[in-house]
Amino acid sequence: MFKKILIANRGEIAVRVIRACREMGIKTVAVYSEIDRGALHVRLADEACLLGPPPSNESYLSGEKIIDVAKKRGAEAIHPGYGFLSENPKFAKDVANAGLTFIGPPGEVIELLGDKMAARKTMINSGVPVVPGSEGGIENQTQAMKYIGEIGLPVLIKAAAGGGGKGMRIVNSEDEVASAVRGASSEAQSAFGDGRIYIEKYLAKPRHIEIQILCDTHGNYYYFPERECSIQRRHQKVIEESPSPIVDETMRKKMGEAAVAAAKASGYVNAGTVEFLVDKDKNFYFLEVNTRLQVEHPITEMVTGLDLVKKQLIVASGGKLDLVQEEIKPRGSSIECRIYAEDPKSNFMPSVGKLELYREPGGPGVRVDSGVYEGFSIPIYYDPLISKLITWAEDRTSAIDRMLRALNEYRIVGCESTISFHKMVLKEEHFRKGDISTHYIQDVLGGATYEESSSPEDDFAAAVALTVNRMEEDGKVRAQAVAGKQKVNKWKMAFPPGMNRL
Ligand code: MV4
Repeated sequence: MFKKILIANRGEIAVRVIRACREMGIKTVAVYSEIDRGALHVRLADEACLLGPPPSNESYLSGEKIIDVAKKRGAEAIHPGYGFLSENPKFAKDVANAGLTFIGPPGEVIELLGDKMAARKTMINSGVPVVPGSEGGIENQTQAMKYIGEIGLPVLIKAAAGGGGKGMRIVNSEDEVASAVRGASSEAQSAFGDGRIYIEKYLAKPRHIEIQILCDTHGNYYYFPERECSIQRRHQKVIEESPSPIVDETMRKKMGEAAVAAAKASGYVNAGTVEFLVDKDKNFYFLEVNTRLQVEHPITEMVTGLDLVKKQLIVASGGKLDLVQEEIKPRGSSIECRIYAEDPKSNFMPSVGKLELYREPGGPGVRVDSGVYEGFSIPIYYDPLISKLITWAEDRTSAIDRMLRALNEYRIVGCESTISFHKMVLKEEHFRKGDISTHYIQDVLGGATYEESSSPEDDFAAAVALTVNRMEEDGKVRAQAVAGKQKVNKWKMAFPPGMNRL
């Protein structure tokens, strides 16, 4: 196993990786930008190195600087987390060429799967079900019309270099074909420097269901219980859950085996995720492979009891995965809410600031993966994720109820957050029945994104909490408590100064 690794990331995912390393006795090197000097990942790592100014290009995206730091500090491997350099094939290759280990798949595999057209072709050739459409690319309107004749309208034109919803065009009628082909291609050319496009049948209101895979260098391939990620807003996942309310054991096995076939076809190593679209008749179709540890990996950990980051480290150091496929089954139900520093009342505009007061929920079945602490200022330069709130319970309804309880416990003063949005979804009847699709927010909520404040008491409690917090800093609370002047309210009850331990 590695003695020391570098974590090429920030925020909650850097913290997540540091925690796994700490438990395994691996030393950690954090990297940070000037604005992240006081960040949680810097505080928790064994060592930390400044990369440069706040903009990502000069810090967390500077592969050269990061490799340099790893060599100087004697780190043997680099964990890229998600985002930033995690799916950059050149970085993965540069790391390997520097004599270090990239904790992820080989650069060549990232490259193959990053080309959505090549990935699709690979899956067709190995019998993984794909959405009906072109086998390779399309060059013009004539070719597009040929496929439309076979699969019918509507169709979706996608960019080979796309993914995550970038560079897509829906075509509903024949007279839109020419402009969609030209538009998609030129958009892809300017966005990715690669104008190649392909065509697929457009599935109406599909579900997004994905399968975690894990592969070692000894030919062992495993699939994990599915994650249902249909609740999305503008291609950004908002709530994820495992297992999916519509997947039974038979379908789970079929999707899992398709995901393993996809892994084998691409020479996959380490952790990855195979995304599928699922139609109303529960047919599933390969969409793309994400060649990284994903944001929502904790829900898989909660239902399987396995630590995916530790497994990544075992695989990357050449170890064997000693898992038994038949034993990897979901137990209970887990949900994740992504808590963002965004304002649901202002179209989810980032709402960053200093966390004047910050109290995370806890108790049974609650996990909070966060990269912040009270007093920390969320920078404007990066993804404004505050934390991931994850609950586990014996069944889906209990996991939802537990999530509502945890969301109600959360106290954040200093920025807006998406907590109110989550509460609204979790109480909504279609969601509670599991009747969801990638169009849920638009179709069911009608684009509504927030609910009026839960109760005046909550607002009052938050305001009092902030005051108490400031008083704590001033050392006044204890004095007041001793003098018996404190008014009883739920905030002071939650953090009673000088309470006797039982
Ligand atoms: C589709 C689709 C319907 N039919 N492909 C969006 C992100 C990109 N990775 C693929 N996406 C989609 N591809 C076909 N043939 C609908 C979507 C889609 C979607 C997919 C997953 C999660 C959310 C989505 C939201 C809108 C559209």
